[in-house]
Amino acid sequence: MTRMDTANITAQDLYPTRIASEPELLERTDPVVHGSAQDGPLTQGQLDTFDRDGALVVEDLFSDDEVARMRDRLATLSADPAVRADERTVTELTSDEVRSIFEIHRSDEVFRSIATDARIVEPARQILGSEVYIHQSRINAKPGFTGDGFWWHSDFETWHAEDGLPRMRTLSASITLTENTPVNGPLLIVPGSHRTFVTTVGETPEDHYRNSLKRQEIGTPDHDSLHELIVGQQAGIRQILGRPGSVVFFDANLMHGSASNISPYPRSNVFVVFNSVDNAAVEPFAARAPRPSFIAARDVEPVIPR
Ligand code: 6CS
Ligand code: FE
Repeated sequence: MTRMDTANITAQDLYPTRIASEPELLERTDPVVHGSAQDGPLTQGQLDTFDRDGALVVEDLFSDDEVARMRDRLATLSADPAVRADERTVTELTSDEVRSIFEIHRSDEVFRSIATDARIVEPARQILGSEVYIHQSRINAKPGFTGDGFWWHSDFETWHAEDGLPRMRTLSASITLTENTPVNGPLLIVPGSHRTFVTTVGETPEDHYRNSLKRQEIGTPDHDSLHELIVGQQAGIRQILGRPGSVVFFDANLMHGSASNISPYPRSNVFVVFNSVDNAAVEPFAARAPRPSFIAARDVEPVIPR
Protein backbone atom coordinates (compact mmCIF):
# COMPACT_ATOMS: atom_id res chain seq x y z
CA MET A 1 0.00 0.00 0.00
CA THR A 2 1.32 3.42 -0.83
CA ARG A 3 0.57 6.75 0.75
CA MET A 4 -1.49 7.66 -2.34
CA ASP A 5 -4.08 4.96 -1.99
CA THR A 6 -4.45 5.02 1.76
CA ALA A 7 -4.47 8.63 2.72
CA ASN A 8 -6.14 11.94 2.25
CA ILE A 9 -4.37 13.75 -0.56
CA THR A 10 -6.76 16.66 -0.97
CA ALA A 11 -6.39 18.39 2.40
CA GLN A 12 -3.04 19.65 3.57
CA ASP A 13 -1.69 17.35 6.28
CA LEU A 14 -0.12 19.36 9.10
CA TYR A 15 0.17 16.31 11.32
CA PRO A 16 1.38 13.36 9.25
CA THR A 17 1.21 10.14 11.25
CA ARG A 18 1.38 6.34 10.60
CA ILE A 19 3.30 7.16 7.41
CA ALA A 20 7.03 7.49 8.15
CA SER A 21 9.19 4.66 9.47
CA GLU A 22 10.53 6.69 12.41
CA PRO A 23 8.52 8.66 14.98
CA GLU A 24 8.90 12.40 15.31
CA LEU A 25 7.92 15.11 17.76
CA LEU A 26 6.24 17.93 15.82
CA GLU A 27 5.26 21.31 17.14
CA ARG A 28 1.54 22.08 17.26
CA THR A 29 0.65 24.89 14.87
CA ASP A 30 -2.98 25.34 15.97
CA PRO A 31 -4.12 27.62 18.79
CA VAL A 32 -5.37 25.94 21.98
CA VAL A 33 -7.82 28.52 23.34
CA HIS A 34 -9.80 30.41 20.71
CA GLY A 35 -12.25 32.41 22.85
CA SER A 36 -11.80 34.89 25.66
CA ALA A 37 -13.08 35.36 29.21
CA GLN A 38 -15.71 37.82 27.94
CA ASP A 39 -17.37 34.95 26.06
CA GLY A 40 -17.92 33.18 29.43
CA PRO A 41 -18.49 30.98 31.42
CA LEU A 42 -14.81 30.14 32.09
CA THR A 43 -12.67 32.78 33.76
CA GLN A 44 -9.36 34.02 32.38
CA GLY A 45 -7.61 31.93 35.03
CA GLN A 46 -9.42 28.77 33.88
CA LEU A 47 -8.67 29.52 30.22
CA ASP A 48 -5.00 30.05 31.11
CA THR A 49 -4.90 26.71 32.91
CA PHE A 50 -6.39 24.94 29.90
CA ASP A 51 -3.96 26.72 27.59
CA ARG A 52 -0.94 25.80 29.74
CA ASP A 53 -1.81 22.23 30.77
CA GLY A 54 -4.18 21.13 28.02
CA ALA A 55 -6.69 20.21 30.73
CA LEU A 56 -8.99 21.89 33.21
CA VAL A 57 -10.90 20.29 36.08
CA VAL A 58 -14.16 21.90 37.17
CA GLU A 59 -15.38 20.30 40.40
CA ASP A 60 -19.04 19.60 41.18
CA LEU A 61 -20.49 20.71 37.87
CA PHE A 62 -23.21 18.07 38.17
CA SER A 63 -25.24 17.41 41.33
CA ASP A 64 -25.35 14.18 43.31
CA ASP A 65 -28.87 13.54 41.98
CA GLU A 66 -27.75 13.96 38.38
CA VAL A 67 -24.78 11.68 38.92
CA ALA A 68 -27.04 9.07 40.58
CA ARG A 69 -29.37 9.18 37.56
CA MET A 70 -26.48 8.66 35.16
CA ARG A 71 -25.05 5.79 37.20
CA ASP A 72 -28.47 4.10 37.32
CA ARG A 73 -28.76 4.44 33.57
CA LEU A 74 -25.30 3.00 33.07
CA ALA A 75 -26.14 0.03 35.31
CA THR A 76 -29.36 -0.59 33.38
CA LEU A 77 -27.66 -0.28 30.00
CA SER A 78 -24.75 -2.54 31.00
CA ALA A 79 -27.17 -5.28 32.10
CA ASP A 80 -29.43 -5.02 29.03
CA PRO A 81 -28.84 -7.91 26.57
CA ALA A 82 -29.86 -5.71 23.64
CA VAL A 83 -27.27 -3.10 24.61
CA ARG A 84 -24.61 -5.76 25.11
CA ALA A 85 -25.32 -7.15 21.65
CA ASP A 86 -25.27 -3.72 20.01
CA GLU A 87 -22.25 -2.93 17.82
CA ARG A 88 -21.85 0.32 19.73
CA THR A 89 -20.99 -1.60 22.90
CA VAL A 90 -17.37 -2.64 23.37
CA THR A 91 -16.50 -5.39 25.85
CA GLU A 92 -13.15 -5.99 27.50
CA LEU A 93 -10.52 -8.01 25.65
CA THR A 94 -10.34 -10.71 28.32
CA SER A 95 -13.87 -10.72 29.74
CA ASP A 96 -17.49 -10.00 28.87
CA GLU A 97 -17.60 -6.86 30.97
CA VAL A 98 -18.74 -3.69 29.26
CA ARG A 99 -15.75 -1.42 28.54
CA SER A 100 -17.40 1.34 26.51
CA ILE A 101 -20.79 2.24 25.10
CA PHE A 102 -20.59 4.63 22.15
CA GLU A 103 -23.03 7.19 20.77
CA ILE A 104 -24.99 7.44 24.00
CA HIS A 105 -26.10 10.95 23.09
CA ARG A 106 -28.23 9.34 20.36
CA SER A 107 -29.30 6.09 21.99
CA ASP A 108 -30.30 7.28 25.45
CA GLU A 109 -32.45 10.17 26.66
CA VAL A 110 -30.59 10.70 29.94
CA PHE A 111 -27.24 10.99 28.20
CA ARG A 112 -28.65 12.99 25.31
CA SER A 113 -29.68 15.71 27.69
CA ILE A 114 -26.31 15.59 29.51
CA ALA A 115 -24.38 15.83 26.24
CA THR A 116 -26.19 19.01 25.25
CA ASP A 117 -26.12 20.55 28.73
CA ALA A 118 -24.92 24.16 28.73
CA ARG A 119 -22.53 23.40 31.60
CA ILE A 120 -20.30 21.41 29.23
CA VAL A 121 -21.30 22.87 25.85
CA GLU A 122 -20.63 26.52 26.75
CA PRO A 123 -17.05 25.95 27.96
CA ALA A 124 -16.43 23.90 24.79
CA ARG A 125 -17.75 26.73 22.59
CA GLN A 126 -15.67 29.24 24.53
CA ILE A 127 -12.40 27.29 24.26
CA LEU A 128 -12.95 26.31 20.62
CA GLY A 129 -14.24 29.77 19.68
CA SER A 130 -17.14 28.63 17.52
CA GLU A 131 -20.24 26.54 17.49
CA VAL A 132 -19.53 22.90 18.19
CA TYR A 133 -20.91 19.52 17.26
CA ILE A 134 -20.51 16.12 18.89
CA HIS A 135 -17.78 14.10 17.21
CA GLN A 136 -18.09 11.17 19.61
CA SER A 137 -19.78 10.26 22.87
CA ARG A 138 -19.24 7.27 25.08
CA ILE A 139 -19.32 5.87 28.58
CA ASN A 140 -16.15 4.18 29.77
CA ALA A 141 -16.67 1.75 32.62
CA LYS A 142 -13.82 0.40 34.68
CA PRO A 143 -15.34 -2.09 37.08
CA GLY A 144 -13.49 -3.03 40.23
CA PHE A 145 -10.86 -5.81 39.82
CA THR A 146 -11.39 -6.32 36.07
CA GLY A 147 -11.38 -2.88 34.40
CA ASP A 148 -8.54 -2.75 31.90
CA GLY A 149 -6.54 0.43 31.26
CA PHE A 150 -5.82 2.61 28.26
CA TRP A 151 -2.23 2.85 27.01
CA TRP A 152 -0.76 6.33 26.43
CA HIS A 153 -2.24 8.10 23.42
CA SER A 154 -3.35 11.38 21.91
CA ASP A 155 -7.01 11.17 20.89
CA PHE A 156 -6.28 13.58 18.06
CA GLU A 157 -3.78 11.16 16.55
CA THR A 158 -6.59 8.67 15.95
CA TRP A 159 -9.23 11.25 15.05
CA HIS A 160 -6.87 12.72 12.45
CA ALA A 161 -5.58 9.43 11.03
CA GLU A 162 -8.80 7.40 11.09
CA ASP A 163 -11.63 9.96 11.16
CA GLY A 164 -10.13 12.86 9.16
CA LEU A 165 -10.29 15.71 11.65
CA PRO A 166 -7.93 18.16 9.92
CA ARG A 167 -6.83 20.44 12.74
CA MET A 168 -6.53 20.44 16.51
CA ARG A 169 -9.76 22.19 17.43
CA THR A 170 -11.47 19.49 19.42
CA LEU A 171 -11.82 18.68 23.12
CA SER A 172 -13.30 16.11 25.45
CA ALA A 173 -15.51 16.80 28.43
CA SER A 174 -15.24 13.86 30.81
CA ILE A 175 -17.88 13.70 33.54
CA THR A 176 -16.88 11.53 36.48
CA LEU A 177 -19.65 9.26 37.76
CA THR A 178 -17.53 7.79 40.54
CA GLU A 179 -14.83 9.11 42.81
CA ASN A 180 -11.50 9.15 40.96
CA THR A 181 -8.82 8.11 43.44
CA PRO A 182 -5.15 7.22 43.11
CA VAL A 183 -6.03 3.53 43.33
CA ASN A 184 -8.89 2.95 40.88
CA GLY A 185 -7.07 3.66 37.62
CA PRO A 186 -7.56 7.44 37.30
CA LEU A 187 -6.80 9.48 34.20
CA LEU A 188 -3.09 10.21 33.85
CA ILE A 189 -2.05 13.20 31.78
CA VAL A 190 1.22 14.69 30.61
CA PRO A 191 0.63 18.40 31.31
CA GLY A 192 1.53 20.62 28.37
CA SER A 193 1.92 17.70 25.95
CA HIS A 194 -0.94 19.05 23.83
CA ARG A 195 1.66 21.38 22.23
CA THR A 196 3.60 18.47 20.75
CA PHE A 197 2.30 16.06 18.15
CA VAL A 198 3.97 12.67 18.52
CA THR A 199 3.78 10.88 15.19
CA THR A 200 3.36 7.12 15.31
CA VAL A 201 4.70 4.29 13.19
CA GLY A 202 2.65 1.54 11.57
CA GLU A 203 -0.15 1.48 9.02
CA THR A 204 -3.78 1.43 10.08
CA PRO A 205 -5.22 -2.06 9.54
CA GLU A 206 -8.66 -2.48 7.99
CA ASP A 207 -11.51 -2.20 10.54
CA HIS A 208 -8.93 -1.23 13.12
CA TYR A 209 -11.59 -0.01 15.55
CA ARG A 210 -12.72 -3.55 16.26
CA ASN A 211 -9.44 -4.13 18.11
CA SER A 212 -8.28 -0.65 18.99
CA LEU A 213 -11.26 0.15 21.20
CA LYS A 214 -10.42 -2.87 23.34
CA ARG A 215 -6.66 -2.35 23.32
CA GLN A 216 -4.91 0.14 21.07
CA GLU A 217 -1.47 -0.58 19.63
CA ILE A 218 -1.30 1.10 16.19
CA GLY A 219 -1.48 4.86 16.70
CA THR A 220 0.15 4.83 20.11
CA PRO A 221 3.48 6.56 20.77
CA ASP A 222 6.76 4.69 21.20
CA HIS A 223 8.69 4.55 24.48
CA ASP A 224 11.49 6.91 23.38
CA SER A 225 9.05 9.66 22.37
CA LEU A 226 7.18 9.31 25.67
CA HIS A 227 10.45 9.39 27.58
CA GLU A 228 11.49 12.55 25.76
CA LEU A 229 8.15 14.24 26.47
CA ILE A 230 7.77 13.21 30.10
CA VAL A 231 11.38 13.04 31.32
CA GLY A 232 13.49 14.93 28.76
CA GLN A 233 11.18 17.92 28.55
CA GLN A 234 10.27 17.50 32.24
CA ALA A 235 6.52 17.58 31.62
CA GLY A 236 5.94 14.82 34.17
CA ILE A 237 2.71 12.91 34.77
CA ARG A 238 -0.31 14.11 36.72
CA GLN A 239 -3.23 12.12 38.09
CA ILE A 240 -6.65 13.67 37.61
CA LEU A 241 -8.60 13.00 40.79
CA GLY A 242 -11.97 14.30 41.80
CA ARG A 243 -15.40 13.83 43.22
CA PRO A 244 -18.31 12.41 41.21
CA GLY A 245 -19.98 15.17 39.20
CA SER A 246 -16.69 16.86 38.35
CA VAL A 247 -15.79 17.50 34.73
CA VAL A 248 -12.37 17.33 33.11
CA PHE A 249 -12.10 19.33 29.90
CA PHE A 250 -9.06 18.23 27.93
CA ASP A 251 -7.52 19.05 24.59
CA ALA A 252 -7.72 16.38 21.88
CA ASN A 253 -3.93 16.27 21.53
CA LEU A 254 -3.15 15.86 25.23
CA MET A 255 -1.06 12.75 25.91
CA HIS A 256 -3.01 10.64 28.39
CA GLY A 257 -3.78 7.11 29.52
CA SER A 258 -4.83 5.13 32.55
CA ALA A 259 -3.85 1.97 34.38
CA SER A 260 -6.14 -0.98 34.91
CA ASN A 261 -8.36 -1.02 37.98
CA ILE A 262 -7.24 -3.73 40.38
CA SER A 263 -9.08 -2.08 43.29
CA PRO A 264 -12.61 -3.10 44.36
CA TYR A 265 -13.81 0.45 43.62
CA PRO A 266 -15.45 0.89 40.22
CA ARG A 267 -14.69 3.88 38.06
CA SER A 268 -16.83 5.23 35.24
CA ASN A 269 -16.89 8.38 33.14
CA VAL A 270 -19.11 9.87 30.46
CA PHE A 271 -17.17 11.44 27.57
CA VAL A 272 -18.56 13.97 25.16
CA VAL A 273 -16.18 15.05 22.39
CA PHE A 274 -16.86 18.46 20.93
CA ASN A 275 -15.36 19.51 17.62
CA SER A 276 -15.48 23.00 16.12
CA VAL A 277 -17.98 23.25 13.26
CA ASP A 278 -15.05 24.82 11.35
CA ASN A 279 -13.03 21.63 11.70
CA ALA A 280 -15.42 19.09 10.20
CA ALA A 281 -14.10 15.66 9.28
CA VAL A 282 -12.68 15.15 5.79
CA GLU A 283 -11.31 11.87 4.42
CA PRO A 284 -9.08 10.01 6.91
CA PHE A 285 -5.41 11.06 6.76
CA ALA A 286 -4.05 7.55 7.33
CA ALA A 287 -6.76 4.94 6.85
CA ARG A 288 -8.60 3.47 3.87
CA ALA A 289 -12.08 4.33 5.08
CA PRO A 290 -13.58 6.43 7.84
CA ARG A 291 -14.78 4.63 10.96
CA PRO A 292 -18.52 4.09 11.48
CA SER A 293 -20.48 7.21 12.43
CA PHE A 294 -21.33 5.80 15.86
CA ILE A 295 -17.64 6.25 16.72
CA ALA A 296 -16.92 9.37 14.68
CA ALA A 297 -19.72 11.61 13.41
CA ARG A 298 -19.70 12.46 9.71
CA ASP A 299 -22.48 15.09 9.96
CA VAL A 300 -22.01 18.51 11.43
CA GLU A 301 -25.07 19.24 13.59
CA PRO A 302 -24.30 22.25 15.78
CA VAL A 303 -25.31 21.58 19.38
CA ILE A 304 -28.01 23.80 20.79
CA PRO A 305 -27.18 23.99 24.49
CA ARG A 306 -30.08 23.51 26.88
O1 6CS B 1 -10.51 5.62 19.07
C1 6CS B 1 -11.05 6.53 19.69
O2 6CS B 1 -11.73 7.37 19.15
C2 6CS B 1 -10.83 6.57 21.15
N1 6CS B 1 -9.82 5.83 21.69
C3 6CS B 1 -9.24 6.16 22.80
C4 6CS B 1 -8.25 5.26 23.40
N2 6CS B 1 -9.55 7.32 23.40
C5 6CS B 1 -10.48 8.24 22.82
C6 6CS B 1 -11.40 7.68 21.84
O3 6CS B 1 -12.58 7.16 22.32
FE1 FE C 1 -8.34 8.98 25.05
